[in-house]
Amino acid sequence: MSNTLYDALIAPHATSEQVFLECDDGTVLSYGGYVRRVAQMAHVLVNAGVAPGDRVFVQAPKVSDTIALYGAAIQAGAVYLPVNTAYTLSELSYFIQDAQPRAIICDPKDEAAMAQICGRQGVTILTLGPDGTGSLATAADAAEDTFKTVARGPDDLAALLYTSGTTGRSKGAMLSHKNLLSNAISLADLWEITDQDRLIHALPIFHTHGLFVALNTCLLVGARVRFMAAFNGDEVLKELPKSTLMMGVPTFYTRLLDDPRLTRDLCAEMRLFVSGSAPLLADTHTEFARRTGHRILERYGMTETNMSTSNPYEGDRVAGTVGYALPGVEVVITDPDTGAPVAAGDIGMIEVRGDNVFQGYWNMPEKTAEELRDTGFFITGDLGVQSDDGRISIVGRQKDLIISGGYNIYPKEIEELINNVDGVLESAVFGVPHPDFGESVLAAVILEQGASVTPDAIAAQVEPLLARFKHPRRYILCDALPRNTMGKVQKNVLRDTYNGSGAAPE
Ligand code: MCA
Ligand code: AMP
Repeated sequence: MSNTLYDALIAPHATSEQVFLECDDGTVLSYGGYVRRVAQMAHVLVNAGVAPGDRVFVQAPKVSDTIALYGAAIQAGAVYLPVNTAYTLSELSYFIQDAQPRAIICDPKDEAAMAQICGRQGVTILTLGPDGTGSLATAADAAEDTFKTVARGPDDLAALLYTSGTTGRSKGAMLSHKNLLSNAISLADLWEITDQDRLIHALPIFHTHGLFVALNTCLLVGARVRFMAAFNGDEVLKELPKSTLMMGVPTFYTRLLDDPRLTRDLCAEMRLFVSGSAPLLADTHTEFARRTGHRILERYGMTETNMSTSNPYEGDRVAGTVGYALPGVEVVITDPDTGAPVAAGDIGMIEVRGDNVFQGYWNMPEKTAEELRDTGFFITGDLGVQSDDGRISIVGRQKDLIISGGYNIYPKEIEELINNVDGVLESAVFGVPHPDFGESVLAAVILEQGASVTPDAIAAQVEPLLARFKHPRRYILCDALPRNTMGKVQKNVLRDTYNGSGAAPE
């Protein structure tokens, strides 16, 4: 039976005893061990009623069994649906209603609440705790370690990843086997990743960056992975002399730079540092090169497109640019109003076409039609400029989005919750520069006449419904929101007015 992703990423390692994951507690999982664990997990999924095409919903800690679960969903022909561990039950219930998963894997502490959200027949809940224990591991331990792989072709769905939307509702990006595999092949090739590499993996595994960019490339070539539960500066510094590769968001690099132990000697074995998910400041790039001798390689992507561009491995890695379109990927810069290509050097909308581009939004054909042209080009919402030789720089975003420490935050979602508070007339949520997270969230709030609701009271109503990283750092009570002549709120004016307030105590 052929299964596009399984055959390329997992099956070739069946008899390999090369190390795959090295975990924080010192446990090591070999590639062959991984293949066997994947098979055990695939049995558990099938026993839970998961059929080909069913969604497997995962809000689980970063442990090796979570990676086995990802492989198992692929081997069983299912659709892997990971979500941020910071999401609250209120955020989760939307995803679950929308995706209608057959199996849910969650932390044991959330099992009862998850059962309450589901409230319907036909979903099996399994648990996986931060120490690796739970009903998932227990069932997997008892299962056979070979599994008859379910056939899946290049166009079948492999994963569904929710991205927040500018309209406030999250959209599930449907990613096919071909989308994921083509990108892993391009990146491993371009960045020259081999089985001799050892990757420092400190990213979360519920997003494209940590799951697909980092792990699919390593699986493809059989590289070692130092698998850290979360980013920890001390631990990364300890691992650098034994590693060759790291992928991170800009916050990783600014935090490392803040530590005097980061030196050229410490990075002597390192071959490549990759940055993405948010803009890397040119200063960070320059300072990192000065301190370590390594020029961070910046690349650009989205959940919907996987990776689209990259600075070169050989050749100039230019600070403030995201490099060239990946092989097989077309990038055009267009006039946002007309969709016509603009001249080199002019700013416009970045559009992307290629095997990397997703299949559309789950259950949202209108949204898909708005953002994915009939020609196959995806309209990213990012504004960029392309030089004569094709090098791309991102200069802004047309979409109203804040990126904090690599996490995307859509203001609309927060504004809707603030506006629902009694006594609030309207609000505007915006990002201001933050030294650690790049941007942080502030909320300007206008009260109804005569209302006396306090910022603390607003926070008390809004925040239990939102993941912690989305919480505004301040609720600023204002008399009016700045608007242009069309009546549109001028968030750039708010940003300028409150620049410097992002790091203020809450
Ligand atoms: C944690 N906190 C945050 C963030 N992370 N607040 C704002 N923004 C954040 N990103 C809050 C916590 O809720 C907590 O709040 C406090 O900060 C400390 O929490 P802790 O867990 O210790 O955080 P941390 O270890 O300092 O985490 C920061 C981090 C992490 C390492 C930068 O956020 C991270 O790993 N980010 C990577 C995100 C990522 O992988 N993005 C890729 C998306 P309190 O203490 O007040 O309760 S994929 C993508 O974008 C595309 C496809 C692409 O191109 O890659
Ligand atoms: P997401 O929707 O979570 O996949 O986030 C994708 C968004 O992150 C893109 O649309 C960009 O706005 C941003 N992004 C990713 N990589 C970069 C980068 N290297 N520089 C600037 N922005 C980036």
